[in-house]
Amino acid sequence: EDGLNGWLRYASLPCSKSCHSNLPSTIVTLNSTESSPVYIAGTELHKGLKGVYRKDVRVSHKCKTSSSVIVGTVDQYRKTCGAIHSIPELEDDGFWLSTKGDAVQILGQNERGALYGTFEYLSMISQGNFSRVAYASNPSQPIRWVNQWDNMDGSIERGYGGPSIFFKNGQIVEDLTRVAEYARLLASIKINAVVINNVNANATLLDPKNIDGFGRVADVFRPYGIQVGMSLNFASPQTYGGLSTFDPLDESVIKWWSDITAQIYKRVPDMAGYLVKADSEGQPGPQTYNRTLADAANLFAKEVQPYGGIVMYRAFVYNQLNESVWTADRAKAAVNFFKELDGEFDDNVVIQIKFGPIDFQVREPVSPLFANLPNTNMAIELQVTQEYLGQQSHLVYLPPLWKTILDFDLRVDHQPSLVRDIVAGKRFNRKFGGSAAVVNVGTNTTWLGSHLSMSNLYAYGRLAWSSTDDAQDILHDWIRLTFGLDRKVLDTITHMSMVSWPAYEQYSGNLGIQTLTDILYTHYGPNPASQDNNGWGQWTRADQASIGMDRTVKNGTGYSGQYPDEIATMYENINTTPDDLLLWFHHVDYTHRLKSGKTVIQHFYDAHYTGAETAQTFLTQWESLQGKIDQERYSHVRHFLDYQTGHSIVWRDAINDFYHNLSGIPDEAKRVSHHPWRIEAESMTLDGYKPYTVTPFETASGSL
Ligand code: BDP
Repeated sequence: EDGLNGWLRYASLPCSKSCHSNLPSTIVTLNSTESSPVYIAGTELHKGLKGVYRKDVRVSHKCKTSSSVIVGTVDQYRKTCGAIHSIPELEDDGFWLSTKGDAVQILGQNERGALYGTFEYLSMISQGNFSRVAYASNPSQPIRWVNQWDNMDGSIERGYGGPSIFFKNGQIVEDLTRVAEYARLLASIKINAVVINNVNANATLLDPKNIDGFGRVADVFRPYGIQVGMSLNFASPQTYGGLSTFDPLDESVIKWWSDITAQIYKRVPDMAGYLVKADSEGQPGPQTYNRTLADAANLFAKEVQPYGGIVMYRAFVYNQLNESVWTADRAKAAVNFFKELDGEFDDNVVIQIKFGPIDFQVREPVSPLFANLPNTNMAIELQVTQEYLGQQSHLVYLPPLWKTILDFDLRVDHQPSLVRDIVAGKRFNRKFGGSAAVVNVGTNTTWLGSHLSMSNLYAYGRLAWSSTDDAQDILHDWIRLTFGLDRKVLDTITHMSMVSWPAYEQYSGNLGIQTLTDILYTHYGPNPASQDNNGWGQWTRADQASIGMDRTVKNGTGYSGQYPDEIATMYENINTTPDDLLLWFHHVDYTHRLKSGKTVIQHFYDAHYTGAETAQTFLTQWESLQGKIDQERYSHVRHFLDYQTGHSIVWRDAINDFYHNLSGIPDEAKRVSHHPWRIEAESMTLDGYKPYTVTPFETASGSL
């Protein structure tokens, strides 16, 4: 198996008699138009039942309520089959699922909901679950998007699964087969929109041929209930349109965007909307003309509003900072830019906020911006692609990390204010809200680059639909659907996955110091030295005696003051700051004692050993599954876990040696900087090799 079907394999079940008694004799789809989600639901049911039961079940469009699985909208059902009793009111995209043996009803509030219910039913039976159910399911949030950072040349920024499935040589690819397969995976996890191009956007997507290509992509997604969205480059009117300005308040610029928007909607009448990254990391934005971010967001909002579109405006606004200013703190940027604009954004603008204030680190506090925009729509931005988290060559199951954010109570106005309720629009009573995840699948048949990473994509969709779902329950479903029902397979992959994020945190960067990767470009591999003296504001403030970023109001950057009182007080005080965020908020001596009684430096040393040891168990655990998983996927995963075993040791030693050298404080257990078996490259005799300068230099031994 090559992974292409992800969790939608519909593997056959060793089916007993009782299981066959649950097999409906007919699939009834209440819409016979081939491009409709209900029709797609019928083909998916056919495929699923054939896979699970090895039986061809006929598809019909006529109502039949016994020994059938009926799929359609509530309205279609009423028209074709008559009245329905006792179904609770469904929300947009919601569905009703009822199974009584071989009589199954899947009714959506809309066609998209009907398709979602279909995938849910197929997920149940694929896991051998034939229990009777009757329930309504509604989304916890209306916006359930994914973002792809695909470039027009076919490369993907921070993508680890091969080149783009959408673009090649500056255009949309001709063959969109993989796009349809992606649509199927996304629909099964109830995603309702996808932005297909990089937030660092290239304006050539706006040329007529490419708008048509974008339309072809939309045509492929539409039957799966998925709308497409587009990232914009703010300077397009000038760089692409030939105007002398891109000032968002200039009449010619407004007209230019208006014309472009009309052209796009002509081809894609249901485009979900625009995604905008501006004034960030060198991207152009309204600040060039001293206009506000709201001026920019509202410009687009007004253009897409007549078509029902929305604007996702990213809160990731900052530019390179001057390292010499002690009070400069990139973590403060989002609140500084957006707080004063609260209430000024149009109703169809949604501010898309990364979960933490910096950038997808292994641990961050919740972005304080979520507490500062009560009059604005908000969405949380997560990352499925593991940019700072091992780039798919390390197993890191992310939902436990996401849960620390979604379940966090910001205590706005001293009231319960869970992040998941804020982004859902419930806490502040907002119309729109939800989440977006940067996914970055590629043409690799594993989609993301490694089979085990797909649990993160699956779980993202599940949490976007139902943010209270349990991380381990979701994982169980994913494992059974992906690798079958064997108990040992389930237990082993569950165990490895559930300890994987804590392990990665331990051997990369703990106590809230951030992921100590190379910060300058790759974001991969250990490079604590790059974490200071860089222009990006991701600093650890490590010196010979002390470490951590003082973000208190009293002595530091003042960042902790951006939270509501109760939370600000907790972080302001070193005694009430949880250890796992200590160095995020405070600058302390290496000998500072944690709540555990250990010193900071000894905790570093120990955690790096513990984390690497945990990672080293993954390979043997996986090997215990040989024969229970098909050879192709078994070997592929084994290769990565073998790599992770070694790389976790590289991490451990690089970080521990760095802080040992810097602080001069010995490891109580005498392990650090003690490498009895290491052979230095410099002490080898070269024979048949040529010296080569390795980039980056720090991955080399010495300078070669
Ligand atoms: C950073 C990535 C960079 C993205 C940026 C963003 O390193 O490639 O362009 O985030 O989110 O994490 O815009």
